[in-house]
Amino acid sequence: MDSTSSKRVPMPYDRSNIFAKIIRGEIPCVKIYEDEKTLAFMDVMPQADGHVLVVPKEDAENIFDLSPEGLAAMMATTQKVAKAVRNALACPGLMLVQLNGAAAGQSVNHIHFHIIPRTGGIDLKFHAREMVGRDVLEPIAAKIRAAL
Ligand code: DGP
Repeated sequence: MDSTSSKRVPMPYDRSNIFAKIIRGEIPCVKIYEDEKTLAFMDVMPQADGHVLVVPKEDAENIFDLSPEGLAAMMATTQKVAKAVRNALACPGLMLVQLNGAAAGQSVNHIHFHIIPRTGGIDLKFHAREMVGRDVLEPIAAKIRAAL
């Protein structure tokens, strides 16, 4: 392959990443929604109240490695959960973020969408910085689940 080609050889997927362990049920999460192809759960380092992550169950590190079917499933779940977040928390705005590669700020090597409620005048907290407990996340998650 010449250096100007847009083709890229995918990196082998590392099954020891934290989201792969959550998908396999090896470590806990505060779950919002699950189906055959996707899982949505609360971010433990929320940048705003109601910060949810959506992952496909397919082994894929980033947007370049995920199959079109996996992408479609992830987007459908992202829309479903985003509507529930909006309705549960009455947030006037909602941000979707998806990072690819360490240079873009990706810190967990399994593709995911961030769903982050936004309200004018309230700044985002730092990315992946401050961890909160299940006691903080669970009451918010219960509201979102009830709005699904
Ligand atoms: P990114 O930098 O886009 O790869 O985002 C990773 C996010 O995952 C970040 O917002 C923090 C969150 N996170 C890291 N470890 C865990 C974990 O063990 N459980 C949950 N629920 N979220 C995590």
